[in-house]
Amino acid sequence: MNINSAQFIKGVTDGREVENLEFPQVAFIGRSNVGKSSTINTLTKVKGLAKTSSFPGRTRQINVFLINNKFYLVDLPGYGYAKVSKVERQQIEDVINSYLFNPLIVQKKVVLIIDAYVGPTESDLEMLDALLEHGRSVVILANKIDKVKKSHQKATIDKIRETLHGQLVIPFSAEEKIGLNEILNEVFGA
Ligand SMILES: Nc1nc2c(ncn2[C@@H]2O[C@H](COP(=O)(O)OP(=O)(O)OP(=O)(O)O)[C@@H](O)[C@H]2O)c(=O)[nH]1
Ligand SMILES: [Mg+2]
Repeated sequence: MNINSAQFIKGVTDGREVENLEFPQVAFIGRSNVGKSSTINTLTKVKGLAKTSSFPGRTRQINVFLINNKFYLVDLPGYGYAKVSKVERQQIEDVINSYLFNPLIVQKKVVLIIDAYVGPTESDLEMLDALLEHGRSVVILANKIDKVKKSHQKATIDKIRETLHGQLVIPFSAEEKIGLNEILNEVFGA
């Protein structure tokens, strides 16, 4: 799978506004600051396509990108951002849920990104369970693997896999471009 074109289509705050998209969708979800937007930029090789920041809470909308005129990548806000009010956190979760768990939208894949260095959190486990309960086809990326010493990487991934019910976990680094082929194969086939 080669990505040779990528363009921003729209940003919305309610999943109902993207119920009628023409092509299959691959969505990226995970904790705030885990690297969802960075992953989209790395996969598409377009720096700055999805806005990133070292501060959590950068993405606030459901941002849709058209790839190869054939499918969409969907960047979502992150969950679990502690430094906002309860009301604001709820608003962010409502945006996420209106898209991910909308019965009229069945994503081709949902890429759940966790932080390889931090490991899966309680909120990651809750998200995985909710996705599986809703019948979503999930791919798990352990991003920021560059932050884990080479000699610890295998044990780290094994432990993450165990915590996440034995699901396939792909070691990944959006920054160092590690694991690109693995995720592209998993999401789009060879
Ligand atoms: N070391 C390292 N840092 C990364 C990697 N991927 C992303 N980052 C950094 O993590 C921070 C957050 O990246 P974003 O892509 O904005 O994260 P996000 O998940 O989209 O964040 P929100 O939109 O706020 O939910 C930035 O400072 C990135 O440079 C990676 O693979 N390795
Ligand atoms: Mg983002």
